[in-house]
Amino acid sequence: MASTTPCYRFNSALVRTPAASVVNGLRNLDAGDPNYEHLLAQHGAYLTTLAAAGVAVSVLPALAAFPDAVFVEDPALVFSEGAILLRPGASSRRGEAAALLPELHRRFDTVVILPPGGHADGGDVLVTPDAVLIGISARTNPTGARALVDCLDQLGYHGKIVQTPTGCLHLKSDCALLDEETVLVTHRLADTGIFKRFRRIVPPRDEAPAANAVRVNDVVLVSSRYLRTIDRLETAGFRTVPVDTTEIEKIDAGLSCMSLRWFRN
Ligand code: CIR
Repeated sequence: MASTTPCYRFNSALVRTPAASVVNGLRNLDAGDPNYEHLLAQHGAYLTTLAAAGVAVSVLPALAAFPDAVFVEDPALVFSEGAILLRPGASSRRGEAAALLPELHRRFDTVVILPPGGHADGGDVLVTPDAVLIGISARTNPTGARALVDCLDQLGYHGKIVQTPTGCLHLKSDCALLDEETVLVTHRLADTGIFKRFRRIVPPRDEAPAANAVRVNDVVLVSSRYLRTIDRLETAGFRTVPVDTTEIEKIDAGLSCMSLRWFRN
């Protein structure tokens, strides 16, 4: 793998302010629209948490035409070595990539563009020390995943295609890398065996969305609703920072998807 920096070491992040249209964001089950003011406040608290973890956060303006554009992790991947512009799998999200491209060029010398033909969402990509896992899902198809392996290769990373279980929106809806040898992973994803070489911390079944967490430097950002998962993480020696996610969870999101994070040498 290209970088020798730990996969959870970051000093730079890109986020996007949620537009008022975020209340129309995509969702699988309708648990009611998020409340815009609450969501905005929770997003603000997330930014504060990232900054407190040691990350310089750059904030992009809201994109009213794209309700899900706050989930900036999906249209791109970023590494110390460069960025990859993706092709989101949901038709309502395709234009997010074009809006992000100039911002990537502004920050990275190398920007590789996923070729037309397939689709891939950043939420389906988990960077681990020995491979970048790419989950096939309803948003990332095999053509997109294979093209992404080639794009990763151009940046010096080894991509490995895996299958996400049915019902899982994105690979990272169900997992987070905690350190070089440990993952937080739901029962259903752990059962596929893709993390068998890792030590696995599994949230209780009724706290499965807690797996959409993110390790940033010395802390794990985890949804504040899931107290037993927080306890399991703390007991295993991880320092957690609980973050309120009630509003974004209504549109199927968690903590990794609201930022693009990288380490700038
Ligand atoms: C969507 O369905 O695309 C958004 N409502 C949620 C995207 C969450 N992104 C992610 O988990 N990486």
